[in-house]
Amino acid sequence: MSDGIDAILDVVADTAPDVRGGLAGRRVYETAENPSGEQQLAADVYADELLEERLLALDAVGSYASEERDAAVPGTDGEYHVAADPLDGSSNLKSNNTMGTIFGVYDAPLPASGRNLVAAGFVLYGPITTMVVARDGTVTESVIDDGDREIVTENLVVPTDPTVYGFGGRVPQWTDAFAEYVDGVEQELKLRYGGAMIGDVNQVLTYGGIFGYPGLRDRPEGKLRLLFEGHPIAYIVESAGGASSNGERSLLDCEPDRLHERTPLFVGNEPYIDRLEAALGE
Ligand code: FBP
Repeated sequence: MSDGIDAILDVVADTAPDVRGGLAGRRVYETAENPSGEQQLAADVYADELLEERLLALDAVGSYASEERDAAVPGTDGEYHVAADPLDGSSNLKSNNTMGTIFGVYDAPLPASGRNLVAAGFVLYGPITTMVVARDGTVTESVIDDGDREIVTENLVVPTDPTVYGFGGRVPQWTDAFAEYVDGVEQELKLRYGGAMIGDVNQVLTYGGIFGYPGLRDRPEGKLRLLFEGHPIAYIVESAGGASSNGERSLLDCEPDRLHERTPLFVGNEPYIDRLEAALGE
């Protein structure tokens, strides 16, 4: 029996082809900036408006919030609250590289704790379009093609023999403790960093390893947003048997005070996350 969460997942999946189909003509920057002070691409605004319109049409959705708008938009008195990064890695559109749509379904008004998530997922616009969804402790991967969504992996689990890593920020901006940690990782894993978190996290889900965007010397809060990026990705990777951290604890145990709060973000195999927390905690 499908429920409100199924309806939300169907809307995201059904909207993916429209987002992908609308990218080519929207590679230009708007004059406006998003609440994080980043210039918006026409594609960012387009994807955001599509998701807002279609999600708020659902009885199950009580509100919609996104990286591209100041405040959450109220819907019906539905029990679920959706937070989205409509086009993660949109700076990759100009160079025609991977991007994605990230979303989290919370059972409390936003901002909320990661422990209020009841489902989360992402759509990856790569050579093909895939959708990864975590719910009830299980992660599935589907291929979206020609409007159909076909499950290709029933129980996605982070491989336990990790091979890849990727870290954001410029090396001179890294703290000494983090740089020392990376020195060790570099001896063991191969570099995979494409500039869109969702593509890099999918490398970790597929091959095992670690992805992170650390707190920087001049920006200890990091770059990525807790509600729209941190929580959903942590929920997916932890549901797939991996771990997440803000450098101290699971991202799911972090509750933002503000909608657009940033956080250091790390996800991957537990041993690498444990080593990271030990290195940063020294
Ligand atoms: P948005 O496009 O959603 O703002 O995402 C931010 C992001 O592009 C991440 O996807 C990516 O991991 C990071 O920023 C890349 O940052 P940098 O350009 O500093 O490497």
